[in-house]
Amino acid sequence: MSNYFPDVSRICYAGPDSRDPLAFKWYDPEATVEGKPMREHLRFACSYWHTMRNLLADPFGAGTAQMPWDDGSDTLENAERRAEVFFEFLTKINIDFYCFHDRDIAPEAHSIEETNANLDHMVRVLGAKQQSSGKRLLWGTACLFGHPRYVHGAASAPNVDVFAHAASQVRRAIDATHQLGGEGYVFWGGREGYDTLLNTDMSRELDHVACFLRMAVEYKKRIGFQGAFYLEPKPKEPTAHQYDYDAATCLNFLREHDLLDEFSLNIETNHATLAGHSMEHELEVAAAAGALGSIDANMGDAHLGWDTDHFPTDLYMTTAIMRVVLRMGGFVTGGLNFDAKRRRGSFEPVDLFHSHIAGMDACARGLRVAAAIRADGRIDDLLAERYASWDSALGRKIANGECTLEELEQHASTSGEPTLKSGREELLRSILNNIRPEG
Ligand code: XLS
Ligand code: NI
Ligand code: NI
Repeated sequence: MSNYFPDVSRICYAGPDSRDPLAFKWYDPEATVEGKPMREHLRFACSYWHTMRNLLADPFGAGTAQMPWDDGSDTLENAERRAEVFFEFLTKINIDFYCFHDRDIAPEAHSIEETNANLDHMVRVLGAKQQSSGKRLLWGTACLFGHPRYVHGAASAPNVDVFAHAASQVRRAIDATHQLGGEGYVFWGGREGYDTLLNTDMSRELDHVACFLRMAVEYKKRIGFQGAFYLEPKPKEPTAHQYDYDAATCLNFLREHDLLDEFSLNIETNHATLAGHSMEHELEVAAAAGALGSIDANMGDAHLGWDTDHFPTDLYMTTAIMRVVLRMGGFVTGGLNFDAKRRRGSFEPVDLFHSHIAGMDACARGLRVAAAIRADGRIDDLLAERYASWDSALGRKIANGECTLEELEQHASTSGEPTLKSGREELLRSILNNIRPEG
């Protein structure tokens, strides 16, 4: 293995009392929670774009990230070196999966043929690295927002030639994902939205996006790609309004276009908050529809707008996330992908480790607390009790769709004024605060 991080060896679990900054305090990969190793619950993935390609620039200043291995060129040699560094990082940080955009791993050239050849080359390089390291691809995707040709969108572009370019790019990105044994493929509508309705035919654009996704499904079946297809909601940024606004909007879109059987959702924390929701809300909406596929684990900052992609370190939030994941029975093809970047001031290579350790430990601790909440039972019991009247003969009759308004009027007129009970919100919060992580 290469040695681009000479001062860091493989990160190990040292327990909550450890003061070693380069050790896990809560993430013990082989420790079991609810009978399953933590690594299988959490299925952590590292994003190629933030880890290898993010220079940490912001709208006011240039990149600060120190990347001594990267000469800044668009050559294949540089791309190969990045892959080398990335797999050393994955091995040392002890993360099993990764995710990429096509353009993160291989440079775009002047012709489609040359670009595709670059991609094929890097797929071979990454395939060999996966083989020797045992690392796996959680999902792949296509960058349909970086190149200037996508200025007005890709699948929703007003220009059919742009649509064709996007289609060709997605085809190749699905191929790459398939060849690397990817467990899923993400569609994030980078610029699928609009800035003003003065120049936008919304219903036409939405139909085109549906055609695009339908063709991708047909292609997937044709080549025998078994991985999951995910849609990733985001309300805005870069466009003023994106069509994939939130989980409910995406589900409605998929249902309307008869695509719900083919897709589930990849929910990102910072996108949830940009939409004015909590992450927990978005996860519940997706899970209720049986469509919670995967998670982009990050978070925003309450004082900032924009998709700041902080590493997820809020323990209440990671606990809420892992509670939903446990309740739905765990991930199948999905996982927790750190779609997260270090702050601009955290520019040393070792900060890549500190940031991932912070995120992994926060998710691991959240998992342990979530399991403890379930074992404790008080919160679930109070919830069940709150809906107990629905377990009556009348409740079941209504829920089964076998009741009429007339029957209910009859019931209401004989049962008297309902006896109401407190929602006990503060009690519930207090119970939550007093539950200790398991293990
Ligand atoms: C951007 C998105 C992006 C997707 C993959 O805001 O989160 O990173 O996850 O294209
Ligand atoms: Ni994302
Ligand atoms: Ni994002």
